[in-house]
Amino acid sequence: MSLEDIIAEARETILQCDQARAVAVAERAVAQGFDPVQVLSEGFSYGIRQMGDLFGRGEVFLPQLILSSEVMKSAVAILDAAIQGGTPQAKAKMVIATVEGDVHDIGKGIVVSLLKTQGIEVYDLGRDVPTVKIIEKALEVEADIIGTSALLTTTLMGQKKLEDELRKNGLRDRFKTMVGGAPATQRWADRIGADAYAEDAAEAVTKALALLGK
Ligand code: B1M
Repeated sequence: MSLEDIIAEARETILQCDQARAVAVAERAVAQGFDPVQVLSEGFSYGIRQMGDLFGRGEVFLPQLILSSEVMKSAVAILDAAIQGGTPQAKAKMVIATVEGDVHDIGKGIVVSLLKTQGIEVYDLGRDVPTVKIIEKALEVEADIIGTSALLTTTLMGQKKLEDELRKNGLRDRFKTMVGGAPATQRWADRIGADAYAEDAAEAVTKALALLGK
């Protein structure tokens, strides 16, 4: 099976909410030695965005969206294991979370996978995480970077809240910050005073390394 076939089938499995086939496609991609990051981004991630567009247009409903995200997670788990194959030793620490009120964590999971491949020790606090918890963890582990993900226009404010709380508590210079998620932009990052914005997982890695001066 060619890479193009794998990518096309990966997209299809998400749109059809076919978990068994998604797992089989991910396993086949790994077995055939294809780049797991490419299969994720051009295949499964593309599929889930298409699903989001259909949902936005009212052509599919919430239960299907939930099901497709479960299918996506099964595929991500398999590809993640392949991505982590040659993880080098840790050289920096990053705390990352999806902000309070927001349960979207698939994209953040991919960001975490790629950051780990660069030897960044990532503390993933999960989703729907209050700002105070993020700051507490960053202090506890002496993080170099705090990253937040937000997928809803309504929860984007959580990223601003983090900047505000860090400043209020005299901690702003102690950490670098990075924001991401579909509604976030470079303009938004500049506006709230975040140190970096990344559009996707690959850029998150580049920006994190730049923040660390590497
Ligand atoms: Co929801 N959802 N959802 N959803 N969902 C969106 C975001 C939406 C755009 C769909 C739509 O209407 N077209 C819409 C938001 C509209 C808006 O705010 N303007 C929406 C809505 C409305 C909702 C609910 C309100 C629906 C409802 O209940 N009526 C509800 C909200 C729940 C809540 O959070 N409180 C909801 C629920 C859900 C599910 C639970 C069903 C599921 C999430 C499952 C999960 O994540 N565990 C879900 C899904 C799957 C989506 C879509 C379809 C796909 C999101 C995704 O996984 N994308 C999404 C539509 C879309 O995004 N086009 C949608 C794939 C992923 C690889 O990309 O997450 O963008 P992404 O991550 C990228 C980059 O953004 C970046 O790198 C990642 C990898 O390349 N990135 C970072 C992300 N975080 C980063 C952090 C960084 C750097 C880069 O540094 C720290």
